[in-house]
This record gives sequence, structure tokens and C-alpha cells, in this order.
Amino acid sequence: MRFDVLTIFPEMVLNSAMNGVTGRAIENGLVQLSVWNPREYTSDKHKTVDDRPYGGGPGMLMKYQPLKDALDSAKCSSIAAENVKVVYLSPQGKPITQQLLNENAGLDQLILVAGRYEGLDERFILSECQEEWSLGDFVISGGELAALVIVDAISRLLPGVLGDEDSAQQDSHMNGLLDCPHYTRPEIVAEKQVPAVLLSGNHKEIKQWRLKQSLGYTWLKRPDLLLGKELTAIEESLLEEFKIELKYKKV
Ligand code: 9WO
Repeated sequence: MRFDVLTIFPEMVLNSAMNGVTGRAIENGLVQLSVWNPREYTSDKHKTVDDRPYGGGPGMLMKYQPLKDALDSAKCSSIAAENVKVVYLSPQGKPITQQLLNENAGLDQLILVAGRYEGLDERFILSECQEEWSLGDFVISGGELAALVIVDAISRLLPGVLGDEDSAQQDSHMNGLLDCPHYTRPEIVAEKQVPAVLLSGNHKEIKQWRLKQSLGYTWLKRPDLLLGKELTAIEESLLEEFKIELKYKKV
């Protein structure tokens, strides 16, 4: 899969993406990442990418033309790509969920528009962007960090990017539940023992314990996630066990 990011801070995107899982995916050719700087598509002496808002008010907006020309270059650079989507990243967008990311992991090319200043000329959003996505109800200084989040989250869904060991299927949220707790050596830390079942070597029991903890932690920390989810009879009874064990722990 190929990602293209429109940004006036291309190094910010490239430098971050070159690390860790995404960096390896790019090195291995499983993911392609290109950046397109609107500033390189200006023709005035000052390379102007921003201008004042009509109607007045504080701040500046990104001009249509440098964005449009950068976008056209991104599109032209991959003539073979059929399944292409252009997404603007802003707090006005659709909230990003694991499901939204899963649904878009099959694209040939995802073009992410990272705005700066107070936003873009609305006509670029309307005529060039198919969708608008948001990380959540807060404002950051530009879309680059959001673009990096999306490149990372989608890359780890692509075949071959994660090893079998840390398959995305094991990730928190992949099954609509939170991750279970994890422990590593030593066996006692701050007077707390590792749960005995994890030392038992009984893989069936460990699996069931982890599911119970996932259900319990989701119920404790994010009860909203359970409202939209059908639990199986086994899951229901594991969650009841968790609640009983929690009460027992409290007294
Ligand atoms: C800045 C600003 C300053 C004064 C008054 C109102 C204002 N609004 C903004 C603003 O929303 N700036 C945005 C900065 C313009 C588009 C790019 N920027 C951005 C993207 N901020 N936050 C995001 C973002 C993207 C995805 N998910 C969460 C936040």
C-alpha cells in the first residue's frame, strides 16, 4: 500500500515514519511513503502557501492552488493505483476507529492532507477530499501527527508488516475489547505477584484468563465499548467471574 502526505513539513513525517514498525515496512517495500510539499508548487518569489481569510478574522489559511498542484503530482506519481482515497485530517472529521482503519487497509493509495494554520480553503476540501477524519475532539497544531498515526495504524494491518508473534489480530481493540494485562520478570514487583495462572504453563487456562481480563478491564475502563457488543454465553460468564473476583479482592 502506498501513502502520500501533503505537508509543508515533509521531514517531520518522513523522520518519524522511518522508525520502528513503519520504518521496517518501508525498508521492506511493503509500504510506500511519499511526501508532497505545497511550497514546491508555488510560483511567487516568497513561495507563499497561505493567505488571509475573506471576511477577516485572525490567522491564515492554506491557499487552494499549491495544495491542488501538490495533490495532482501525488496522483500522477502512481498511475497504476485504482483504489485511491484523499482524506483531510481535521477536528471536524469522522472519528477514527479501528473499524475505519480496517476498512481502508485495502486501498492501493491513501493520500493524507495535513493542514496547518487555521485550515484550508474550503473549496479544496469540497472538490478534492473524499473524506475528513479526526483523531478525536481536540485541536493540534497541524495534520502531520494525525497523518503519522494513520500511516502507522494501517501499516500494521498489512500482510507481512508484523511478524506472526505480534500479529495485529492480538491488538487491543481488534476484537472490540481492551487488551488484557501483561507481566514480565521478576515474579514479584512492589510486593505484587504475577498471577499464578500465567506461570502454570496451561495454555488453555491462560487463554481463558486473558479473555476474562479483557472483558473485565473493558467493563471497568471503557463500559461504552460493551454497549454495542454481543457477548457469547461464555464471555458473559467470564465477565461475571471477573466481577465476583473483583469484589473478593476488595474485601
Ligand atoms: C486553529 C485555530 C486558531 C484560532 C481559532 C480557531 C482555530 N482553529 C484552528 C484549527 O483547527 N487549525 C487546524 C490545525 C487546521 C487544520 C489542521 N490543524 C489541525 C488538525 N489541528 N488539529 C487537527 C487534527 C487532525 C486530526 N485529528 C485531530 C486533530
